[in-house]
Amino acid sequence: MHEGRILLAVTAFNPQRWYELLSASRRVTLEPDGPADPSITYAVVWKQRPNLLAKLPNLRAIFSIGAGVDHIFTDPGLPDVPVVRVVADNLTQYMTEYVAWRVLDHHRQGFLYRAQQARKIWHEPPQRTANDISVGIMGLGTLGRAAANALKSLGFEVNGWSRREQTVDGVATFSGDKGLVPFLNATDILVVLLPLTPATRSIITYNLLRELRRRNGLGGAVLINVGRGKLQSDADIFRALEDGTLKEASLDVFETEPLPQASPLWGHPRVFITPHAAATSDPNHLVKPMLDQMEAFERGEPLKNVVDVEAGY
Ligand code: NDP
Ligand code: OXD
Repeated sequence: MHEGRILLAVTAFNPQRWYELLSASRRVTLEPDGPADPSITYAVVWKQRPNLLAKLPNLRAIFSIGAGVDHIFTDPGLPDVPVVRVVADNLTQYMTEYVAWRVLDHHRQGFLYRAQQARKIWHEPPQRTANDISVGIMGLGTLGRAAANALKSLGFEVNGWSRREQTVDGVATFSGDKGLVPFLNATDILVVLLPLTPATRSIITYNLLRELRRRNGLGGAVLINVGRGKLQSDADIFRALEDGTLKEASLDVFETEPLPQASPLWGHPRVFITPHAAATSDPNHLVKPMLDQMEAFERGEPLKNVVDVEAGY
């Protein structure tokens, strides 16, 4: 066993399995012995309590339980140590499946067929192939690129938008403020896979959705948000659905989670809702790489997947 302890600082879910798996190799605690506990060398966190990590004198790195790290940066007492995020094939696979599923459901008119079935209607609308539809992915990082490649192989035209210029084979790429409107104008189905940062907060507005292309074939623009809820305005999405700016939406994330009972999005006939479940962080796949990173770091190797604090992701 190693000298130092891992602080497993988690709110909003039961960390039992994380605790068991981490404990197989290292000493783990759910609470420090006081605010300046010298035994804590690493923190593994999801929405940690504010200021919990502020005064731990021997903390060497913070490991996020998720790919996104906005839940860490809300902490006003975040110490100046490296923050490592999740990059893992298992999580990427979940997200790729989710995005392909939702894009195909919108493209193959799942909403229409479910409504028809409820009324026992036997009617075949016109069909088109994926080549007629252009999917635009906001965020061309680990998850956005994997989704882009899967959608490309299904035959969709794919566009991508990122902060810096990126190249992805077979994908039309756009970047920065200058590239945003041209990207939207060339996109029928918008997939949001951005991190939540000061630059991306509330980016999905009614006016942004107005810029999407409305190709006759699809019958209207579609929004799929799997990034973060605070990237969007729930009210603007509702308005866009009501006036036809959006035909349909698949939403995995919301401004407030759980989505409040009073939200009109729950009952909207053209909205598909999942409870922030697009790509789960499975400890059976994620703990070993975390422990391996700690070992490697202690041998003097650099940490991988370290977040750029300045950029916020
Ligand atoms: P990455 O850090 O690998 O990629 C982020 C992408 O967003 C990059 O392409 C980056 O641009 C782009 N980006 C960041 N800021 C801006 C900006 N201001 N303008 C334009 N583009 C920007 O992240 P991942 O792909 O691993 O994950 C993306 C997000 O998905 C996570 O942050 C998390 O919020 C969310 N997520 C949601 C889950 C769910 O279950 N719903 C599960 C897992 C993740 P550049 O390439 O130039 O750096
Ligand atoms: C993540 C998430 O960021 O599950 O990994 O939202």
